[in-house]
Amino acid sequence: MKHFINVILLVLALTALLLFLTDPPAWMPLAASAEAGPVDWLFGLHMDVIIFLYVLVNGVLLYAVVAFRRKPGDTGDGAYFHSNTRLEILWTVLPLAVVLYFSYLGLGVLRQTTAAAADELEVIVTARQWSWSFEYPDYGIAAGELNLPAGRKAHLVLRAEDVIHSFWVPEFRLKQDTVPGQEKYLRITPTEVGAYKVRCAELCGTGHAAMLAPVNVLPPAEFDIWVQKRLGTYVEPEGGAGEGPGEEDIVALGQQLAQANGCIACHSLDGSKLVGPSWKGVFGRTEALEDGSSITADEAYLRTAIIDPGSQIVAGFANLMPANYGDTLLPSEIDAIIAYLKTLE
Ligand code: HEC
Ligand SMILES: [Cu+2]
Repeated sequence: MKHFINVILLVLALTALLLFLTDPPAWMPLAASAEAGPVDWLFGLHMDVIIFLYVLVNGVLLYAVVAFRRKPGDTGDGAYFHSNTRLEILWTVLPLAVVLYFSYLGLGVLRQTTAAAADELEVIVTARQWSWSFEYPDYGIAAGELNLPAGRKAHLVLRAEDVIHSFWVPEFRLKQDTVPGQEKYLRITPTEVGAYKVRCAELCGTGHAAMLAPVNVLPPAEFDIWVQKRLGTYVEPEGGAGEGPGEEDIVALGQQLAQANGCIACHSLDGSKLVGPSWKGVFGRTEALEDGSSITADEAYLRTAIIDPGSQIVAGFANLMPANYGDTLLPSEIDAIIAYLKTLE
């Protein structure tokens, strides 16, 4: 009896200590979506139960090792026990009940996080080796970054062009595989204005780690301005027109776009050959093409190489470059990337 009370006290004390130390959990990133609430709640509940079970098993074990260790001079065997039916029924039924209860809670959270809303913003997300693109059918625009208005539920329609990828923005908590030939869905209601990143959570080839795209949660009014800019219908408010961007800004923008759109996954800057030719010294070099001809890489060539990569294949490379940059990048963005390419010597 004395041992029982000791063990119960030990387990309770250690559980309380660990629960205190892990609340709030320091390993979670910012919660930036409405769906993060129920997900974090369920995750926290799991953690609490796991902490208790961990302490129960290891606490009893540790206590037994210390309290029942062999006394000096004791060479006899331990006491012999046979099975204990009541205990066995208890430790089968209890965990079963806990697991069933957690499935019930999980179903509730699943229903909560997949529920549709009337004014959803539809975004078609396409994943490919190794980039993401986003289309907004309601507005007829496309982009290489995912911009969302804060407070409005987004209905993401996920597609894959080649292999399985996985859409994951840790701050939104939800994750969904994209599967070639199928459409998958995810509903996210961003709540925190800020800049995040989509990453691919399914190993999908050598460019997997670089398969990132910017996610911007904008105040609704800023989102509307962004849409109008993509559509080319934006009118600068009176007196608000500052100076246009300078040459340096354009190069910096081009570099940013090259990173954000996944170009860097296939093109190195140091002369090494990846999936595509290196960008080191690309401007002005004489390029041997697959059809045996050769061409000088001037601005017009670079533009065609970006918009219509299949039309001129560089010798020694396969036709693997995504063909939709002409849709997802604005003409001014392609200009910025070319300005950046010209600076790479
Ligand atoms: C999935 C890999 C991949 C991605 C991502 C990719 N490219 Fe390419 N790129 C290639 C391959 C392969 C080639 C060579 C075959 C060809 O010419 O189409 C190439 C060729 C090019 C060329 C011609 C290079 C030369 O030496 O003549 C340019 C310019 C270029 N890409 C720009 C871009 C830009 C800009 C982006 C991002 C907006 C991008 N690429 C993203 C694979 C990729
Ligand atoms: Cu991927």
